[in-house]
Amino acid sequence: MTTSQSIAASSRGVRLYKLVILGDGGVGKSALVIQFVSHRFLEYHDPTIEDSYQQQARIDGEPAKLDILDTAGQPEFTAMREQYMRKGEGFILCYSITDRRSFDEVMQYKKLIERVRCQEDIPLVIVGNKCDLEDRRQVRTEEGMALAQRLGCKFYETSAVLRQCVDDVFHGIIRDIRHRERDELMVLEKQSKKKQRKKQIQSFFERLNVFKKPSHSSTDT
Ligand SMILES: Nc1nc2c(ncn2[C@@H]2O[C@H](COP(=O)(O)OP(=O)(O)OP(=O)(O)O)[C@@H](O)[C@H]2O)c(=O)[nH]1
Ligand SMILES: [Mg+2]
Repeated sequence: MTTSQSIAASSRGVRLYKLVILGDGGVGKSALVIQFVSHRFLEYHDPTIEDSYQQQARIDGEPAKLDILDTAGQPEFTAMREQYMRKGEGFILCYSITDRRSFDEVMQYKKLIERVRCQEDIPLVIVGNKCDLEDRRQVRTEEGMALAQRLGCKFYETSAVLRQCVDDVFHGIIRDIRHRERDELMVLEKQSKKKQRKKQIQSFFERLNVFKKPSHSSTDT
């Protein structure tokens, strides 16, 4: 669904936001989504092929319908990757703070999204999950923050077990999409105002020409 289609859908009801959660296998993508949607912790790692979840939320007083695509991190299930990257409006790039390799992969996911979408500026958030496992930490908080700063996006450290910052992730990406849409609307409004003004000026000069015509024709004769 394109942004304009989603906005059109919102005029018929609650705006639908298509989100995609990406990241290496076992970093806790499914655990985060299930904690957000059902308020329970997924104890076991059952590698995802592809799952979709719907959730209504009120964010900053405005209702939203979230359509969250939970994707496969295991390489054997990643064939659909490019297809869902085309559909997403917002992306949650997830790593585990206990797994440096998963952190290094975040940049690869970002690059792949850019390549598939032929666009650089896409709403995304970076999430360092499993922050309850401090004694097994391999990625410092500052490293996550620095990467997010480089990519110009928000950053959260989460724990799906403790339900720490879980809502913030999903609300944060919706806020980002909304801000961008408001900015786009403002630009469109400015453009249409400019066009309107151009038309007004044009018609003003056209009227002037009408007034000029008789004097022109008198010199011709
Ligand atoms: N301690 C801790 N364990 C977690 C957390 N989040 C997930 N886990 C555990 O990590 C394992 C993998 O979690 P999943 O949510 O299945 O991981 P995934 O990223 O969806 O994995 P794939 O579907 O294979 O890509 C499970 O055993 C979870 O219980 C967390 O915040 N803290
Ligand atoms: Mg999963």
